[in-house]
Amino acid sequence: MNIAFGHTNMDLDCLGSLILVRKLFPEYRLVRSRLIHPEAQNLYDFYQQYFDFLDPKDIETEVIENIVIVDTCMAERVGEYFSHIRNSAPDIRIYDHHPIESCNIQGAKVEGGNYGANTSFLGKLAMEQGIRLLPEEATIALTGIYADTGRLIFENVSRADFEVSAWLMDMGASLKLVKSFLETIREDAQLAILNQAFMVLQPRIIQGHELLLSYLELGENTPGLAAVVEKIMEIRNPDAFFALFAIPKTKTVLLIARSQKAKINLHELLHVYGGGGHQLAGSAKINGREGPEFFEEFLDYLEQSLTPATRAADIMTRDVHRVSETMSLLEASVFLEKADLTGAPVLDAEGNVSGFISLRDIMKGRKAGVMKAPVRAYMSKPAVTAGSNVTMREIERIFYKHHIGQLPIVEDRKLLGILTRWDYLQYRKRQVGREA
Ligand SMILES: [Mn+2]
Repeated sequence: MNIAFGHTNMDLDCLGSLILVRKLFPEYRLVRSRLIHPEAQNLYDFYQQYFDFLDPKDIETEVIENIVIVDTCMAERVGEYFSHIRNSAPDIRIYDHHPIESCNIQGAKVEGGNYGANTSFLGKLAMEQGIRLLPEEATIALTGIYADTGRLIFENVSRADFEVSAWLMDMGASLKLVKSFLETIREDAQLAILNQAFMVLQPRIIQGHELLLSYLELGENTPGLAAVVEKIMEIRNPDAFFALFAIPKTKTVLLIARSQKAKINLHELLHVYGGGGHQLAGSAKINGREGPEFFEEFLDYLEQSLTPATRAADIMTRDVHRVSETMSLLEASVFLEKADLTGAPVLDAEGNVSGFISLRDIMKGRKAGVMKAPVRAYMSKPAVTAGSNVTMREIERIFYKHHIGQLPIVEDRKLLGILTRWDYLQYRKRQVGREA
């Protein structure tokens, strides 16, 4: 017999991969995990018949010749299946989109690749072989891709994820159903906790980072807390969110965290608490601690361990083109054109920033036929400026509020540097990202 399975606690990408294994390896039977991730339960309930799963105990009496494993190459995540395999020396083949250096399944032939979702890995193979899918199968696969790629927007997304998604649309995938299967807040208990958490959110600025914290006591551990945390993260958009859920009955504290800044690395930060995860998503379970006391300790820990946020001084350009108040509009326009700029800060006789002159301001002078008029008469004043100590979040708000392209950075009205929208976007490009 030939079998195929994914990791324990099957999630949506795992199911998406498995539905394609059925097409790619029709002579293989799928084996299910005894655990289904809460995010995948709904899709699983609707579509079980399309997988035709065997139970692990069904394979105990079989001789297994070949195994295909998808979406993991970690022995500890497939132990539950192997514990049911007897009297067999199977050939093992793995398709996994995670970094494969850490593979520890003995004797397996491992195929890796750069895909946001493992489903895209197998989808690419299916496309190349001209395989056709039922609309239901296409919907299952597309849900897997959307789940693991944050709807095609996480850092790990590759061209293949888009290609395979387009192919699945051709095969009749329903985006309406995909959307409904991706809904993460389904239980009344989750909704109740979501409402309570909103009431106790504590915004804090630590080392210049705009953080959100919450502390809630629960009667018992509740499934789907991570989805609640992500929903709040999405709505409030802090640099990072640390949600603490204390369960007094068992003296445990669950810490679930999300970040959207490279400088707040949750993998490193939660390590001391025995936590796991990756850079931008992590969690830890702290045993034998009282909630309120741990919360205080955790705040101190954040103060001490976070590296300071990036500030204007860190990324501004120091060598700034500037214009003096007494220059004529004509001189200023020639100067800006030569420097290939759309505008520049204006300095008065004392060297203080007194305004900002843009090509648009100069255009008004040109229309009025007064190109000999001094810059002082046509510049925008006072200039919108910021101190060198402002954080990138504050700069983001300044750019959002004032429709300017350049922000002079000043100290006591003296020009220190300039920060453009382009600089800001380059900074953002280095931050945003997430991996499944
Ligand atoms: Mn995956």
